[in-house]
Amino acid sequence: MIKNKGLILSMDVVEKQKAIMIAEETCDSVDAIKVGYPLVLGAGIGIIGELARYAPVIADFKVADIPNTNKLICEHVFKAGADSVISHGFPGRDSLSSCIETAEEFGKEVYVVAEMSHPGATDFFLPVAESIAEMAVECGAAGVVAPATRPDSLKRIRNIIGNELKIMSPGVGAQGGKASDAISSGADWIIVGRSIYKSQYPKKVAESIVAEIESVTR
Ligand code: 3DU
Repeated sequence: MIKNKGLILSMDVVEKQKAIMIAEETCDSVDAIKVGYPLVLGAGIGIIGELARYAPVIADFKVADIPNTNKLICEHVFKAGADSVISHGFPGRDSLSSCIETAEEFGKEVYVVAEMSHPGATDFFLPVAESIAEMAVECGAAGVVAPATRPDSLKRIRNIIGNELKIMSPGVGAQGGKASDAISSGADWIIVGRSIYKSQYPKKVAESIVAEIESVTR
């Protein structure tokens, strides 16, 4: 995925028309649109192809199964038109490798959740985040997902993965993280959902986030 604006829109609305309307409004300010279970269950898998007309689509299914099931999920997602898929790492190396091998067959990418952004991530995730980030490098992932809500974690994970892998970072806005902090701490992209799609003026909010990103990258 090409980094330009540094913003990924998380499209967690559940209606097709609303998703398309927001994509139309915001596509000039985003490098990709991330879709997950809420929108795909609400609007059907065809929404991936529809949104791909506006921006590359990241399928955030947090794939977390045995290798064969992961392969079947990824095949479906890429055939539907997604540019990349988000996978979990905790099911292990063989499961992650299956996602990556399938992505390679389609010329697509896999991003691995290294550490989640919500408070409950401290229950189980934090102690394994660094090992998952190492595994993402070893298995050939395109990048990892790491929390804007914990800039220190972002810095640690950036140190582990080096500069070749990318970091996409959720948790800005509704979850309390700040775009400029996340970018300054090593994120390539920030992922923003509710602050944009729940706003009365999604285009303006997206533009102001891009301006904030630019304030620390230029
Ligand atoms: O909090 P927001 O509304 O800006 O949405 C964040 C999106 O990123 C949402 O789709 C959520 O499922 C996803 N995400 C996280 O928030 C945290 C993670 O660790 C991974 C993905």
